[in-house]
Amino acid sequence: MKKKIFSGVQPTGNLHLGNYLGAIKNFVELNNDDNNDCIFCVVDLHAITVNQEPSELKNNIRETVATFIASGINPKKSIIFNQSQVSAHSEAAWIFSCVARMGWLNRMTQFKEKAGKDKEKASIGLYSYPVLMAADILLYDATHVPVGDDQRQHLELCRDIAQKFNNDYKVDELKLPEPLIQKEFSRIMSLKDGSKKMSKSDSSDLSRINLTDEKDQIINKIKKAKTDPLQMPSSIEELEKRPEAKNLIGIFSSLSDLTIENTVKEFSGKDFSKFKDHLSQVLVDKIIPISKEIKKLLNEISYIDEILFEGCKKAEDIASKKIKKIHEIVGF
Ligand code: AQP
Repeated sequence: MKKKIFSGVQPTGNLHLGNYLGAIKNFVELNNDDNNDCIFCVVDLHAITVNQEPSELKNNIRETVATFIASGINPKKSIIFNQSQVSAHSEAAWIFSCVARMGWLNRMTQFKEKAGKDKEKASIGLYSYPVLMAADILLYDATHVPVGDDQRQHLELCRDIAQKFNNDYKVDELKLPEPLIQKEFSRIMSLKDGSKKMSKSDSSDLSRINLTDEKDQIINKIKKAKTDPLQMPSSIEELEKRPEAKNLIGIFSSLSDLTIENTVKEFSGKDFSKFKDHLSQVLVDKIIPISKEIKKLLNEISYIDEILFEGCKKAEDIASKKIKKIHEIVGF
């Protein structure tokens, strides 16, 4: 049995190292394995849960596709499409919002973080975001969903919705997906605050390494990255009390395929400035080829649009059959 892989990325600009290490790097490995059928979705319906400038959104949709391809996803071996073009996503989201319970959504920590103190002013879409995410996944009978650690709770909600739908309607139609989350280092934190995740919407560009950054920007951001006044940690236990050091060590180890333990051993007791030079080098080696390729692909808009067009046709074919079955089960 082939694994069915589904995952999405919001086209909200500034795709960063967290998106790469938490999700896209994993997409590439899964896509390279012939035992997997992969679908990668640019989730533009999710993007408008917060304000988006329409012309920027259009560019960001293309830039997200360019990032997938520049990172190594093969469009011939996967379906790449944008969510808004397959109407079954919105339809299924409505049906599943009648299955999901308020109590379940009230527990979602991402809504609390993103809505901040003024919940009353957040969009209803931001609140029901995980229901749309469940629709995305369940329409394709995904068996595995590669995501960053921040999406773990949403995946659990997706499984709850699938289970309740099957129980309520006494069917076995919806498959319960498994999350695929990196074991060692699944959440990349802001370069300015080790307790906050690296995010596209952080107002400070110095908080993240963008996948379109130039060499000098990467070096400068690492130079300015927050650390503590001590020398480099000498044990794993120490990392728990030193979030900024933990984050930088985690980034280094993910990019250089070294374990955290070996990274700690290698730099134990050294100056942060020495370590930062090494970290900048591995980042430049990894990010600059991707950054160059993204810029090249963005000059080939018709190629990107063709990928989306072909991907939408394939996705539409799968999702329209599934929503038809769901309609029948519900009694429409
Ligand atoms: N900091 C992170 N560490 C690890 N993984 C991360 N992901 C995002 N940030 C990190 C993973 O990237 C995939 C795509 O994320 P998304 O764009 O759909 O939404 P997000 O999680 O809301 O990302 P951002 O950067 O925080 O975007 P904004 O600021 O627009 O809300 C997901 O698999 C996510 O887990």
